[in-house]
Amino acid sequence: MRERIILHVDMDQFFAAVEMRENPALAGKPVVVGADPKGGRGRGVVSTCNYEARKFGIRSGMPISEAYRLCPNCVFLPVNAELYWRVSGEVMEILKEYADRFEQISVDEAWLDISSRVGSFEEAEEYAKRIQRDVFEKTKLTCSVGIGPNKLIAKMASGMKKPNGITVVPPEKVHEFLYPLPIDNLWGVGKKTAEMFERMGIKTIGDLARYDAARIVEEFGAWGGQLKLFAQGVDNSEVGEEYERKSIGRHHTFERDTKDEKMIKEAVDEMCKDIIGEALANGILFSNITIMVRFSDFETHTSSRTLKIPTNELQVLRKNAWELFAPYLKDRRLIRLVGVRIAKLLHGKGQKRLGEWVSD
Ligand code: TTP
Ligand code: MG
Repeated sequence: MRERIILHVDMDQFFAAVEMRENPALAGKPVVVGADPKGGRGRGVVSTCNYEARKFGIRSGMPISEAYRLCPNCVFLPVNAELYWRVSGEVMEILKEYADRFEQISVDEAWLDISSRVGSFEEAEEYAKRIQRDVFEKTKLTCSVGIGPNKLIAKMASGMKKPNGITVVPPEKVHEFLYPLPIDNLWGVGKKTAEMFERMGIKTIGDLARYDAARIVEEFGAWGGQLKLFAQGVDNSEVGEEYERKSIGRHHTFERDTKDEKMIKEAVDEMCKDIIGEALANGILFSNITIMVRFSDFETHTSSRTLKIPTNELQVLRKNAWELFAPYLKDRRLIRLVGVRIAKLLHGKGQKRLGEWVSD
């Protein structure tokens, strides 16, 4: 395999940074962004907080009430998801220009394959500085960058020197970088898996890298084998690989052409459920919904809308799909076939928390 140079870009304190940019009076103050904050008395959870607030021990996922206990003087702001996704779009447009291949992973993260743009890892560091400057000039936001020979290493490196940092891990430094890190730092290792590993005496990534492969596969199945490869710093997946899937769709032909609204609604609901099942199973968010109607005379119509915020929620898909169908139900003709499709997909292994906050 050719040698690659991959960047992972992660915006610093993203939601909070956008809020601070929009309201300069927040500068220097601890800021918490979360669902339903009610000045600290709400029942939601923290989406993120700025670095000032992190000094008090506040973290993403913590109940607002706990954040308030840690820092009653923090400024508590509601989540303005529409704004963050708009800014995210602006940032991603800038980043794309710098890459041969590009893959957005979440609202504030992306991988860039820059292999053809630079000749070495030293040059890659300069290139990353240029990206940081350009992003800052255009958006007034800072980001941190990880540079590595693959997506895994780049992603694990980008968090090392936050904010506004660059961490370079060339191929010959991969083991030195990975092996001392605690096992739960490995991409793909959650809390439960980490506990199982620790019970086997695997405390660091290096411990896993050196562990007997057969025993790992015995305990964890194929996924264990994959994790062991990650522990060794191996990840051959391409940037943008997961973008190949452009849409997920279903259609349904009625046994007899129909105008029965209840029957049509049932078919639409069923398709929506199926589509969401597939999206959730693959960690996919979507922002475009298209429906299709074929009348008994085979005349076929499609109608589409794009959401402001990507989602994976069944309710949102159902409601929008049904609204798109509404005008066609008024037609005097019978309906032969209906279809629903989602597109403008966001893929990614790092996706789960996006789903979490979108459904807050
Ligand atoms: P992160 O990149 O994990 O966090 P961050 O950008 O706020 O801070 P850092 O400088 O450490 O990168 O997540 C990006 C955004 O995603 C974050 O600003 C808010 C949102 N988010 C949630 O809504 N819930 C969560 O649990 C997490 C981790 C993030
Ligand atoms: Mg971030």
